[in-house]
Formats: sequence, structure tokens, C-alpha cells
Amino acid sequence: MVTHVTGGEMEHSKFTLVSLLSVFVLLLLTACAGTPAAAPQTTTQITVDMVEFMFNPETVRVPAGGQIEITLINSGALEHEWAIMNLGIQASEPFDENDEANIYWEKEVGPRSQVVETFTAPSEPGDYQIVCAIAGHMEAGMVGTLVVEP
Ligand SMILES: [Cu+2]
Repeated sequence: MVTHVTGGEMEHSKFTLVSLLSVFVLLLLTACAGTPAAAPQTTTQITVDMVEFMFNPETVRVPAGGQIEITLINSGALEHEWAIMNLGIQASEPFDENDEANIYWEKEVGPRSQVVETFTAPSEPGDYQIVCAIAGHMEAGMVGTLVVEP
């Protein structure tokens, strides 16, 4: 006995398949919609190269209160760090505990390596001193400026 599939039945199975797919797609969309969307935020990307004994570039400009993504590259043979001092503070030479307490944000990077970090720029516009707080490095020239723009 031969079963003939009529045109009507064929249309029906196609319709069922399409319906199932639609439901599946809807479920996927609903799942995605359930995830809270991240608030749009502008990130300022900066890159600083560190080597004995300097920062390149020395001066970095960021918007006040902005979200900053910094790539810190240590091309040198020694450990270095990029430390932002609080507004109005000039680190003493040698760098001491009082200076340590006046760091706004800092990141150390091992020799011949790099890191990507994020931080929030100070909300107060102005010129912030940047130093490498490792003993002797500031004196040797590892100083710079973070210009926080209004
Ligand atoms: Cu250093």
C-alpha cells in the first residue's frame, strides 16, 4: 500500500515546523531581553610605556570622572609602577609613607610585561603628578603628569 502525502499535509508539517521555530526564537529573544542592558559609558583608552627611567608619554590627558582603560607596558628590565598622586601633592624624594598615603591610584608592572586596568579618573580637574614609587626611580626621572580636563 502506498501512502500519498497530499499537498495539504505537506503544508501542515511546514507550518508546524515554522511555528516551533518561531516559538524557539521568541524564547531566545525573551532570554536576551531579560538580561539588564549595561548603561552606555564612554571609556577613554590610554597607553603608557615604562622603561628605565621614564614614562612614555610623560603627560596623559583624561576627562574628569571618566572611565579610563589604561594599558601599562613595562619594556624595562626592572619592575615599575604608574602611581597618580592626589591633587596638589608632589611626592617627596625619596618616596615615603606619607606619599604612599597620598596615592590616588597605582599599578605595578613586572619587567617585560603589560597589564590592562580600569580606573575612574579624579572628578576634580587639574594637574596630578605621576610617579614610579619604586626606590630611586622617581629621582632617576620617572615622573609625569595626569591632566584631568573639565
Ligand atoms: Cu620605575
